[in-house]
Amino acid sequence: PFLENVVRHENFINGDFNTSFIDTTPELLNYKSARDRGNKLLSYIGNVTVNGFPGIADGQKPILPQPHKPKIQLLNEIPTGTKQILDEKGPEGLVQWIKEQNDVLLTDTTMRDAHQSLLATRVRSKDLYEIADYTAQIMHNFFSLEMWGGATFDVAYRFLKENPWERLRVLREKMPNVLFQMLLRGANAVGYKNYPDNVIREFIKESAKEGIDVFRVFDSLNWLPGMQTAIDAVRDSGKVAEATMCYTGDILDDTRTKYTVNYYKQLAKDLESAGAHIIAIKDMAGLLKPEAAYQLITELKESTDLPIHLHTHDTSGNGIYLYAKAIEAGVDIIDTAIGSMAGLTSQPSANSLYYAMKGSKRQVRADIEGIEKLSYYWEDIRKYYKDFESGMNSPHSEIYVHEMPGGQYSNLQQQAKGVGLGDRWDEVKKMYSDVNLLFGDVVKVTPSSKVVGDMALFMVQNDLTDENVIEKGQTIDFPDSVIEFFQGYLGQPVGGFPEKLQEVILKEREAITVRPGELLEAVDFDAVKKELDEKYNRDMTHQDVLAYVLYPKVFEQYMTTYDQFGNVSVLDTPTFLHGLRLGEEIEVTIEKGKTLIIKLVSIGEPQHDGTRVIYFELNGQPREIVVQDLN
Ligand code: 3PY
Ligand code: ZN
Repeated sequence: PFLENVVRHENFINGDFNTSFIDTTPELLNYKSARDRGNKLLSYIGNVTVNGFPGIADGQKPILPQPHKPKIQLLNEIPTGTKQILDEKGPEGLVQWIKEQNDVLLTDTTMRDAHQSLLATRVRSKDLYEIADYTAQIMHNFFSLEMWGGATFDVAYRFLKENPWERLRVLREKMPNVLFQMLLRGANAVGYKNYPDNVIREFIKESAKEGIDVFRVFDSLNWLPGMQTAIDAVRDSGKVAEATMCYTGDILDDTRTKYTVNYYKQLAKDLESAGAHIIAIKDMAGLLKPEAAYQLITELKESTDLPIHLHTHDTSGNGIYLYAKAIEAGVDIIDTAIGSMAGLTSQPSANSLYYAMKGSKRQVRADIEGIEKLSYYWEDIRKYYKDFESGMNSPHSEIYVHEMPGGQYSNLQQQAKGVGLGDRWDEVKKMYSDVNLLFGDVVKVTPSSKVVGDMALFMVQNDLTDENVIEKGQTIDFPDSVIEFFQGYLGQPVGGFPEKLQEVILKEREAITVRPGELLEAVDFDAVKKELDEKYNRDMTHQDVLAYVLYPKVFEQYMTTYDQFGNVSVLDTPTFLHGLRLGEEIEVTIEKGKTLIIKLVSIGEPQHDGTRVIYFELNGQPREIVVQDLN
């Protein structure tokens, strides 16, 4: 194995070595652990080959082409961008710079919201790393890249078996020129419930340290106290606080009196007083109509001097029209995705918007030829994840009725199937809008949208209606998420809770009206680290500790998988999701200069104990792995 390490080392192969090669290349001695890592990967591949991957349909591994990378020369020096402006001038200097631009600036969401909304957040780090340096070069004049936060944090640990902090670190190295942006759910951080204040502060501090520049901070009920701790922590880290209003309802509909233009104007002023550097309008479901966007932005521009950053989802198909109207009204920055990852529940296409705005007073600042090339890459990558597509093929105008956020649609559909309501999906969607009104017309975005979804499923299952729920509900136990919501553990909705319904849902339980964070005990990070160090018998990082504090069970499962299979993030995506075909051979780079060649030779018949022997070749040597056949 030692010699094998020598002859397979990149420098040896390239002839780039001398007599001190062995002394100066300590990884040559890693043969034990390399062997161990090899076995673990074989074990993973064997398992996926035999047992499949959750969410991937049974059947043959598809034969897909290598994703097309842009045919452009990568420059030795990446052009500077907004990151350098922030680093040199600080958040206030950056804000000043934004205000001086006449062009409309773009945030690219391809690496976060686009795949969260189209592919159930499943895009793996490896597929991002491969295109990162091209993206940095082509998108050097973008305002920011949204590439972290939202659901990507827990999905990385939960389903992809990889470390999201590592993703942030590597992307930061490869893309040093454009601002990195994340979505942060206020007091819920990147989770689904409120966390203690010191967890929010530590999480932001660590994310800022590792490379996040712009924090889009929102509260799922537009409740300012739910955002304040986060906004303060972002400011303390010297980063950009993009405080957010979630857009719901319809300002053009006079019958809906809760979320009016005046409501949003007041909220913008409150966000400014709370410390916002930029105001985001987060149209998470794509409800903002073009004329409404024009009126809202025109009015907001009168009530605040801060730049305005608009986010939408293109579910209705009206996204480009809406953006054009927003640009006319003076919006500063908008969110788009690369063409092949745009449209439908994702963001509108940067490529389309570029052409739509050509020749008008305010241009879209983008290297269109480069972006078209990036689009080819993503078109190929998207095929890897086709089993995670929602099945929505054309614009859905019914979004204006059910108001379901882009990222929730396919999730709730899965949840409905899971409880046997797959063929009653139309009823569930109708119920979703009934529940919204029953709850008093609430902002619906993670996690409040999940509560509305849980209640809608529950009502359809139990034959409850908005008319009989108060009467019938006296004897019914409601879902936990609904009870906790009515207890005030996600904060307070605009206009408070409907009292009668609250009584029926809570029964003898108490509700709070203070900020949940005031009641939650601070986490003792040293104690948690000690506990984890002992449990896993290694020196856990602060990032591990934070992940555990946010998602204890998910993190523990990730660690168990890691110990069993090692670092599976090095595998290519088709192999990660499908395993290998008989006779197929792949190369896996497990670290710089260290490549394994893995071939699946044959799969043995099932034994009486339900196991199978899988025969591989690893770097030409036969290896056998035993896996439990779970079929
Ligand atoms: C998230 O919180 O993950 C969202 O994308 C909400 O829109
Ligand atoms: Zn979104």
